[in-house]
Amino acid sequence: MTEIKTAPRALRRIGLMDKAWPGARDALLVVDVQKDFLPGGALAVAHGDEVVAPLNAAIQAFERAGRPVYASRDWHPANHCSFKARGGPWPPHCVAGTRGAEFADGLALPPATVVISKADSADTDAYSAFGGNDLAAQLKRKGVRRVVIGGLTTDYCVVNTVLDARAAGFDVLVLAHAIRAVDVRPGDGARALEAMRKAGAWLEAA
Ligand code: VGL
Ligand code: ZN
Repeated sequence: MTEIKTAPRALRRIGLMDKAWPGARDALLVVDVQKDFLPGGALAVAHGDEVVAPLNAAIQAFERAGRPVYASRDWHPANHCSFKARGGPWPPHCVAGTRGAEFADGLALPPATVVISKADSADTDAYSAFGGNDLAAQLKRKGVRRVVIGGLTTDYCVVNTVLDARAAGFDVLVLAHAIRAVDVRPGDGARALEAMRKAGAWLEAA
């Protein structure tokens, strides 16, 4: 018996993965690429700015293929429960309407991008782009089968979004070169990758 295991890297090398996205039933979901998560921001992620270029390449490919692009954003009120002043783990970040909540300069979102604002009420947090909205139903109505995901942060909003997408029945391709971790505890990013893989997500290496 011959078992053939083809890793994403190998698929990419032989050209299959490139052809594979964007597929006719794919949507792109850009997670929380906001100024506060970039170097210099209120909740800066090391090398967070490096996701912009690979995401722009994906955005352009989806746009050219006429496939939909979604972008989530953390959109907190100033008294959000995840902030330290309220006993939460984080410094104030991504307060709705402030500069820090803006999408990264240089992130080339198409005009038709569907923006998903999340965690926008004081007393609930939502790490997942699928949290507290009907995104899954919206995607299904459009016939989307697979969600291609990249952005920030690997160990919070990306992993929770990926797990929710899997739970909702979508195939998931994570653009692993276009995500970065907070790594509050060393290894959190690596553990998040493992959790995504275990949940059946495909991870595309650079
Ligand atoms: C996030 C920490 C706090 C994220 C949001 O977008 O991953 N991380 N709020
Ligand atoms: Zn947040």
